[in-house]
Amino acid sequence: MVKRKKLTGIEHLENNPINWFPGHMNKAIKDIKANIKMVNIILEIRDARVPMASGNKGNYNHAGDKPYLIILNKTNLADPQAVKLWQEWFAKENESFLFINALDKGSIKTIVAKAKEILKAHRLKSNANISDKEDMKMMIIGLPNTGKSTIINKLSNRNATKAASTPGQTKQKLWVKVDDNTSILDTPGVMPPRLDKQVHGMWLSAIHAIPDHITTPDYSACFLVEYFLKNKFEGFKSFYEFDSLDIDLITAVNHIGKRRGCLRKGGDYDYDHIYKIILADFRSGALGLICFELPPTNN
Ligand SMILES: Nc1nc2c(ncn2[C@@H]2O[C@H](COP(=O)(O)OP(=O)(O)OP(=O)(O)O)[C@@H](O)[C@H]2O)c(=O)[nH]1
Ligand SMILES: [Mg+2]
Repeated sequence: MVKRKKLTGIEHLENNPINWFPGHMNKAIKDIKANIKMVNIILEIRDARVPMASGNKGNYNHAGDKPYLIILNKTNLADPQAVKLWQEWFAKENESFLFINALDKGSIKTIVAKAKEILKAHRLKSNANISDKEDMKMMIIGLPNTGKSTIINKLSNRNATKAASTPGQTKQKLWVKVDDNTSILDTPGVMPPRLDKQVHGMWLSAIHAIPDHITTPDYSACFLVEYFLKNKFEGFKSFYEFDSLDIDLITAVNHIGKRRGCLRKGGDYDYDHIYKIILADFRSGALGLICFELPPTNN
């Protein structure tokens, strides 16, 4: 049997909500808000696989007319067709945005150029004589593990701040110089205090913005397998060499276990191992390019 804690799908979660917001993040949010007035522009980093639910702009609304750039990172893991729809949607919403892949140099170069363009337009509104050489102080914010520190290291061409594959790497703010006129403030990743829907928490767990111990790897992995079965996800089918996706969760998980050598002596499956493999394969992009959400269509 697949080891699951009597869960019957996302409906169960909607009725038994998980607390996605660890209390210690309140302090980080306060700190970010206190620093907003010291910077010229905010760069909010999101994950291109969850363009809306990985956002947190509403939480910093009190910044008023502070220049704000939404950067959707990890585009190399996102479904290009969905990205195109989101680009059109963000443009229609008059948001300043960039879709990037922080592991690609060309992508990184666009950030400072775009931030300068937004800032210049903003400054021109109040002072037409502003100089191009004006200093620029940026602050990077966003959910855990969205790539904030990686972007800063690429921008500054050195390992100025710690970046790694599990959420919660950056523990405190850190100023990093990008060039003579530009500096950027790294901040710890924070969750929105509330999620609109419990399923958003599952998406954020899948992309590893939420640590695995919150949902547990078995629930996150089973959520993904159910998602792929339901959506007949081609990358999942071909990577694990399924003949068909018209199967149930247990059959699918056992198939993956067999293919990946997760059978114990005596023929039992090592489910903990299978769940870790599924999560790692998904997060590496091996199961294909994905976008969990599409733009709202009713406006
Ligand atoms: N595939 C892919 N991986 C990326 C990209 N950008 C960052 N990463 C990886 O994402 C992981 C998290 O990166 P970090 O820069 O530490 O993320 P962070 O937002 O600073 O995380 P916290 O400090 O924990 O909030 C690392 O393993 C990076 O290599 C990207 O564009 N594509
Ligand atoms: Mg970081």
